[in-house]
Amino acid sequence: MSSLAFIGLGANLDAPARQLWQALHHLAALPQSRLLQCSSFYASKPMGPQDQPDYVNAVAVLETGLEPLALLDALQAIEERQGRVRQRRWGERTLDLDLLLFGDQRLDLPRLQVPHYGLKDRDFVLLPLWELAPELVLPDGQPLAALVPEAEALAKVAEPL
Ligand code: ROI
Repeated sequence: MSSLAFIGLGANLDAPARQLWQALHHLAALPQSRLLQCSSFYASKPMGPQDQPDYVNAVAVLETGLEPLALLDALQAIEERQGRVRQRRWGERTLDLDLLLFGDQRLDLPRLQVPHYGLKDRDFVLLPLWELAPELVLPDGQPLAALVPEAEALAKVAEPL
């Protein structure tokens, strides 16, 4: 049985847009999985310390037969492969891959919380997610459209697919 997994991508070091492109290639090559779509790439101001470069963010949707923890392992392996550097808490990084949603599952495991704990508070997650799935209803029954900020849209930096 396969599930739809939404994955948040973020980077602000070492040519961030290129990091996202590379990550998409790695996601497309995952076993038992098909990369269905990726949002535009969005430029966003850092959440956390402000003395770090702006981020490039996107959301991808993967159809996968992997279990959530196997997918998490695969995402962490991609982060490692791209030489993930994390210098300080909430600081700059070469690549972040967050498992945002896994079908309509709710998971609260030591290693994995789904939906992602920051999903509802982060414009740089909500906007690209909304671009991909404007009709999405979160596992708690809340429509995504009710959460998306109307006023301050993020600037798109590239069309990835
Ligand atoms: N800020 C932005 N704008 N985008 C991110 O992807 C991002 N990722 C993070 C923290 C440090 C919280 N800030 C971010 O992990």
